[in-house]
Amino acid sequence: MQNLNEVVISQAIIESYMEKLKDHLEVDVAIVGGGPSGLVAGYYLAKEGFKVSIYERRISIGGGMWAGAMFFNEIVVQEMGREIFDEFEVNYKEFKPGYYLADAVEAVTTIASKAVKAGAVIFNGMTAEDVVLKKVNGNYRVCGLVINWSTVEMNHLMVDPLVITSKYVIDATGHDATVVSTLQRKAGVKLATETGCVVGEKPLWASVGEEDTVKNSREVFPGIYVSGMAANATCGSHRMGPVFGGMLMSGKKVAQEIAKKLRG
Ligand code: 48F
Repeated sequence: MQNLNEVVISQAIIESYMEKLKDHLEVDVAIVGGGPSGLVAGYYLAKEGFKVSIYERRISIGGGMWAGAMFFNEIVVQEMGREIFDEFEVNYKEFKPGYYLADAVEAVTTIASKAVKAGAVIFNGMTAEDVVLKKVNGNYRVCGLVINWSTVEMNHLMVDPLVITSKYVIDATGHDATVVSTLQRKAGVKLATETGCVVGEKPLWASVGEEDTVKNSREVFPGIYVSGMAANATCGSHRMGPVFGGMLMSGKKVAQEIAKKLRG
């Protein structure tokens, strides 16, 4: 039997975590939300060599993808999602022409694993409660995130947060578009949407919602991009229900756009 030293175990965890946290105080891209669009964006950016951190409010990553639809843990993607399944090597089969099926648990774990192995660092149990907003060359710009333990938010505790800076933030928070909504509510800034505000999501229409989620995945205010369902909530398009091609492709799209800007 190995004689385990409990203090050594604690030391290992504390020292390693603190190093990781310190190493990610300044990143290229800070992604809020570890659902499908956030994880895919994280993968492509990290693969390009950019420093990426992902903040996920819950303990588990995967967002709305774990449970498929109504806990039937199967994922459907249409033609546009297939290239992501191929890139990540997620197993899938054709159900009917243009409809591909994968096991939800395999899809989440495989995508998450590839993102992490590419170099994206995930901080789970952490909530982005605000953004850093500064005037840069005379114009306001999002320059980072205000982060706190999710338990602080859940218990309504008054505990000051910590701050990280980033060249870009991605709001990949799903239906609530929490980061962009907070930015607009607190700063009253004009977003690049039809109304200048977070428009809000429309009822379900799978094909339009899916096309739009990719179209709407873009920079909506200097320094902040929206992806996935947050893109449709921000820009005012339809939800799409349990089809995930658009989510996956939206993550790839924002990653490509941000990578292009970072490369200059
Ligand atoms: O909801 P979610 O899976 O977002 P997504 O990538 O994908 C949407 C689909 O799952 C589904 C759909 C497609 O059919 O409509 O809903 O757009 O993942 C969003 C993640 O963000 C976390 C949240 O816990 C979830 O895991 N999140 C939300 N707000 C915050 C946050 C926050 N302020 N800080 C940290 N994480």
